Amino acid sequence: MEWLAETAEVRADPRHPGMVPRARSVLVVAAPYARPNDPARMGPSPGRVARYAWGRDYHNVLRRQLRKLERMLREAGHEARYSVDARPVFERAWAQRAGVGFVGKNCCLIVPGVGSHVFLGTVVTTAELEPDEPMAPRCGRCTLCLDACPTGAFLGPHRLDARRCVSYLTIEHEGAIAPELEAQMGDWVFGCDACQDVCPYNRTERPPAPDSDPYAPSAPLELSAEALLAMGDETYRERFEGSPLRRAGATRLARNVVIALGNSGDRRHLPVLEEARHHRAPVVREAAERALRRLDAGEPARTGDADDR
Ligand code: B12
Repeated sequence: MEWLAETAEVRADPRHPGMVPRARSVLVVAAPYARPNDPARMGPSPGRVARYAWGRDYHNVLRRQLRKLERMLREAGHEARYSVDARPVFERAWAQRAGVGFVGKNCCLIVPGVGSHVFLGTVVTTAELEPDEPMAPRCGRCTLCLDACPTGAFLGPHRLDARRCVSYLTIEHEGAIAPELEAQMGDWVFGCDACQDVCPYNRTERPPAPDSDPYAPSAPLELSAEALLAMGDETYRERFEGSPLRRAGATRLARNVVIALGNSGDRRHLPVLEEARHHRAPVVREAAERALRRLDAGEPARTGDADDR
């Protein structure tokens, strides 16, 4: 994620020449995507997919909505530039300043009464809009999220070491994952919701009605580990067109599935892992070796050094 550092200057200032030099306001949008647990949508068996990725890719959906807002402002004579992830904008910090919610100790933007399962988008504009009051943090003494992180990625409140975050490891990280982290990743195969699942603000969240939910999944994921391991790049891209899962690619997802099988403690997965030792990608083959050792040793997930022979 070097691009984060490369764009730090623009990120820190929406009036940077690379954004909107005469900007006066930032409009922030939070789009809820909460949904109840649904095994058919949760991922390949066994494996868990983060909620945000169960449905349609939010980039596409939110982008279309923000473009309309951008057009409205431009038609009214203002400069405007929308962003959903792709442009260098501190979306969460702006959401807090705009009073949409507050940044929780888990770094996520929490909207009281709605929860943290919201996507964020912004429009930076030269329009002079009346600002809302920033929302003060409301986590109090609660540290459930910090304690729930399976890989201990939080260095403290609001401080995430992304290199240990399961979301980063499963989606962004190429190549092998450190064996001690593999053993702690549990059954997450794409993203992670551990620090949001325990948040008291998410206990009262209400999923949007299916007919007014633009992110609603078009089809259940319902994929077996075997099917994923056998999938080539092109088939993978076609299968996950329009889904956030497309980003990881076939090899990374196969690597993640193999890690989850190794953490399952279920020896019925030994044959699939044996097969994965012959996978076309070295990173999957190597992860399979370590996963086999974890399963063979009968180690439950999250214990010991996976490299012990
Ligand atoms: C890179 C990235 C990641 C990385 C790094 C995450 C991180 N904590 O930074 C990884 C891959 C790990 C990741 C994971 C996830 N992500 Co992400 N991610 C982003 C992305 C593209 C950039 C974030 C960023 O700039 N990080 C750098 C840090 C420094 O900034 P920050 O934590 O966002 O905000 C802090 C700074 O702004 C600072 N700050 C405030 N004022 C100022 C001023 C200055 C000058 C400076 C320097 C800093 C500063 O305080 C803020 C709060 O701590 C954003 C989209 C965007 N453009 O913002 C989505 C985004 C943050 N991710 C999102 C989501 C959904 C997730 C996951 C929940 C996905 C999942 N289920 O697996 C996890 C959650 C992990 C977590 N607990 O944070 C949503 C968050 C929605 C929400 N309710 O908060 C976003 C906003 C995408 C979107 N458009 O909806 N993500």
